[in-house]
Amino acid sequence: MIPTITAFERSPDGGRGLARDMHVRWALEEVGQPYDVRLVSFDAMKQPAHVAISPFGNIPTYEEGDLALFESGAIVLHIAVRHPGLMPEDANARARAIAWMFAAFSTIEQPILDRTTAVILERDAPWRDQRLPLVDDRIRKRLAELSRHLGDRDWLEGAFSAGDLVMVGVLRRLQRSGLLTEFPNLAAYVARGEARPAFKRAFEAQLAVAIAASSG
Ligand code: GTB
Repeated sequence: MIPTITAFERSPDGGRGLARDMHVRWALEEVGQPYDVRLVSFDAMKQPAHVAISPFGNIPTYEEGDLALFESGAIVLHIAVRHPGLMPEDANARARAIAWMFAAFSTIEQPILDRTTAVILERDAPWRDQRLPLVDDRIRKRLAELSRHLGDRDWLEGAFSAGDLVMVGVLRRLQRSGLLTEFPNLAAYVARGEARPAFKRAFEAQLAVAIAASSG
């Protein structure tokens, strides 16, 4: 059965692959699972039909037969446990890969989201100029810890896994901040992720939506 995911009809990132359907598209491409996409507007996301499958009125969602899932992390995990390619065979290694997914979405992404809030939502706030360096230092601390763990390895734990997919997806949000370049092994890690054929296919697919939206 071909699953259907939802994505922005008009992504605010203009096709840079930063919206979270990118994690899901990338995971589906990695495991070779074809998928359909239903594009939704900001208004449609808040309507009962969408909220019935996405309680917080967000994208992405994932529908497959009787299953309707929300939360990009849960969707990537669902894909990874049902298809070969994104989870190690060994049970302990699987647990570690899942730990890296949680680390990406909580430990690493939380200060990155604080930065987005400071840069975009609080850009006119009187405290913005004091807050941003504090947030950046919290991000640097996490990046330094992650950089130390990664060292000169290609991926976080052995072969590429769903943990790397989500971690690279989260780190990509920093690309315009300049913070990633302070950690060359992390910048190279992100570049390795982006060089994967599955990433490129997913990126092109979401970019095509953005191009169509801007010309329509
Ligand atoms: N925890 C949820 C998940 O991981 O699935 C969060 C889902 C979420 O925040 N979805 C966002 C959304 O639907 C889109 S991805 N927002 C609409 C709304 O809340 O009304 C977040 C996102 C949006 C835009 C950019 N960007 O422009 O760069 C990047 C990421």
